Amino acid sequence: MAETKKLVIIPTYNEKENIENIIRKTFSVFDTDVLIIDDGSPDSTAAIVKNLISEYPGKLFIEERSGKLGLGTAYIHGFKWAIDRGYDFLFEMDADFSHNPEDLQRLYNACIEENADLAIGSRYCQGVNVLNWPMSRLLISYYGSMYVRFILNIPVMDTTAGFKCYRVSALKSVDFDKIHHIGYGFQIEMKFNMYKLKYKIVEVPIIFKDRTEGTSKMSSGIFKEAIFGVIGLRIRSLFRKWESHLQP
Ligand SMILES: Nc1nc2c(ncn2[C@@H]2O[C@H](COP(=O)(O)OP(=O)(O)O)[C@@H](O)[C@H]2O)c(=O)[nH]1
Ligand SMILES: [Mg+2]
Repeated sequence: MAETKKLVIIPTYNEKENIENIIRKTFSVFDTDVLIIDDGSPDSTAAIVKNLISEYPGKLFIEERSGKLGLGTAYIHGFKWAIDRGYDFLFEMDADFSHNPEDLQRLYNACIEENADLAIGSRYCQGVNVLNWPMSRLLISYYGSMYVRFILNIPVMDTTAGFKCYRVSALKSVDFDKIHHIGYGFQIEMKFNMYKLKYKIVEVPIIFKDRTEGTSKMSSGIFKEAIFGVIGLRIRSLFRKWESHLQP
């Protein structure tokens, strides 16, 4: 059987404190290629990545965009890049070590062993596994996730999770031109699409740790986008025929 091609996509905006360590750690614990999508970080994150490319030839890649265009469009850019290059499994992971690269293997195993199309690294499927977040942020995230589950009626505990493994043959049939959210809303919208297209989703319990280096890029605007966006998502979904956009 041909070798399975895996790619970890890491979006970055001002991650100079984390980027080298996360790249090295990822390669040391998981057999994968890595693609960084950098949005013109003023702190020169991209230059650090470019210095490392000669150490990981044919395994480390960077795509640079002109400015901060949002997490959602960064991932879609990466998805298209990977689909064009024949990858079989794609991972989403943050640069800030909130997601532990050692869990990549567990997400991948869930896809293989349970024949899942999407494995979600979940904070809320076995109790609450979040370290170092202020209580206020944890409550917003936890109850936010519950609210999304209620409005969209999807069987996912951690609806805003951003640590995932997609089977590309399934991901391909999501119509990216119809994905409009850019922050947490993007994560919700992708899960909703996979569910509506009847793909198999599993949650793998992970421990999420708040970052210790650099600063969060999420804003209240991104939070509002998610809260109001899910209502629009639900309403539009009632009028939409859910099928792969690749089908004739
Ligand atoms: N390319 C790109 N990456 C982003 C953007 N916003 C956030 N990120 C990255 O997305 C990941 C998650 O962002 P983070 O600020 O840690 O969000 P939080 O964990 O929810 O506070 C990090 O790797 C960020 O550098 C963006 O607009 N463009
Ligand atoms: Mg973070």
